[in-house]
Amino acid sequence: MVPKSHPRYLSLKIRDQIVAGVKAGITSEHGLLAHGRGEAFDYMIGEKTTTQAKQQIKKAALLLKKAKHPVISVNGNAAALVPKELVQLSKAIPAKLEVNIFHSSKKREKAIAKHLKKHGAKEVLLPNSGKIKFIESNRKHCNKEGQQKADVIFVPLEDGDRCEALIKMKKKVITIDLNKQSRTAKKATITIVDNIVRAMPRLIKELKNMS
Ligand code: PTJ
Repeated sequence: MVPKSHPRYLSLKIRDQIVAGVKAGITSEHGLLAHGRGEAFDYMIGEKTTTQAKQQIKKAALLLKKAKHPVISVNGNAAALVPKELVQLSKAIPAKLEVNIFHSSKKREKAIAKHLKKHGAKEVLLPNSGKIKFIESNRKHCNKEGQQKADVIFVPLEDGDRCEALIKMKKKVITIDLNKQSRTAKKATITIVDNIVRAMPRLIKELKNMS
């Protein structure tokens, strides 16, 4: 265990969460690489939420609150890092939670749903016969009552293909991505350039303040 006195305690604790996610069958092994990339970008912004990110979080809260059919899309990294916050966000909006992963695995989809339920989610949608047009990857499979119907989709830590497709489908996309140059960050309706572990509690607070 990492001692709290370690100067990199928080960063190492978050790493432990991702590693535990892989061991529990929630996060894909590729998620470790994605996390490392995120860490590097976080280091560059001083591991702090910037003023611009704070403004984007306010805008995101407003868009989510106004949405008719908002959906929160959850992948293996988000589930490992902020399961409790994802559930809190779904209740604060309110919005449906839907598992949608890039690296195909029915077993992992179920493990993510179970993990979210353990953290208080009542319902977690899984991909069924719904389809996201314009993509070929596993992410094209979605839930008919979830992302297919959604007008606003919250898609943190994404790899780009689906964000572009959702925008083409005239949906609004909110993302959290530490890499402001990523395709998702460039294409999303609202991009929050921040670490998901810092941005989520702020977003929840904004929503709670609104109501
Ligand atoms: O669970 P799956 O199968 O859906 O896979 C999820 C990952 C994240 C592995 C998959 O979507 C992927 O490969 O993503 P990419 O292309 O590596 O993109 C992930 C983006 O998230 C990168 O731009 C990273 O900089 C960013 N990122 C990583 N960790 C964080 C982050 N952004 C915010 N907070 C983080 N903690």
